[in-house]
Amino acid sequence: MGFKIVSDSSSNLLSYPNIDYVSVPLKILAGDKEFIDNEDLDLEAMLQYLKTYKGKSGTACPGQGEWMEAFGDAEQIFCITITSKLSGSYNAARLAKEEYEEMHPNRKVYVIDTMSAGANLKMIVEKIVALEKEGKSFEEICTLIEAYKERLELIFVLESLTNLANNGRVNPAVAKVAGVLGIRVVGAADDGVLNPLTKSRGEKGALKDIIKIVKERGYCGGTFIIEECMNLSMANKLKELILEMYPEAEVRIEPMTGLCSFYAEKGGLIIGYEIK
Ligand code: X90
Repeated sequence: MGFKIVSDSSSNLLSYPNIDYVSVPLKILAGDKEFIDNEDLDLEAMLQYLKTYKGKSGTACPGQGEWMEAFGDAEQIFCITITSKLSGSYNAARLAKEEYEEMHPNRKVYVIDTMSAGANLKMIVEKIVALEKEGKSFEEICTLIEAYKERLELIFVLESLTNLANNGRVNPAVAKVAGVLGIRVVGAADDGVLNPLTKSRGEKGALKDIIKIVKERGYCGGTFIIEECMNLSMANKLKELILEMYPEAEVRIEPMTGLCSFYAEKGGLIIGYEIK
């Protein structure tokens, strides 16, 4: 009997071949337009629309009912959410877990607050899959995932923090800095929130700062996932720099889906990696 894995779409992982996996979409709202972060979303069209749209835009997390639906009729479920410090997704998932377990006393849902976003959720999903393949039990996986979470870090590079600031997810003063032409903010997910670390000059400066930061924070050559929003060229440069230092590292470049693209904006990178 297999486990089911469900994650909200901040994971940038919409499907997982041959695994009982479901992505639960967040939504991007702009006026009377609603973009659902699923496989049908036309990302470029969304970004284009947002560029010209002058009104208020925001996002909405899945509710309890949407999580319940995703649980389906599985007996053992791993449920992975974006940081509870910035979204109601985790809270809704907890409520869904309580309702689900009450309705089905023999079923179990383990909800994981990643205190992060993007690549870190994806890395947890992949770890669960690997542990299941090793034959680990549900309880064993829960314990091992808690330990794995401690070894995950997330860095971001943003050219614009406008949508984060407009939605109260980052200090407007930090957003103002990033608004200056050529300045990129490099920061980390610390304690479940965005922690700005540097104001870097241009792409070159940002790349240099990222390398310094990931080394200082303990990266030494494991998995390194670069998620990009319309910025393959910078992602490729970063990949090269990492491989120069750690030729054995597993470096992957993957696109962001809707939710992360909305907040990271065009040019943004989210980087998830393992430390020892
Ligand atoms: O509930 C909702 O509407 C979703 C709100 C999400 C707000 C933050 C999303 C951040 C996405 C930006 C760079 C990575 C930041 C990591 C912070 C822990 C991506």
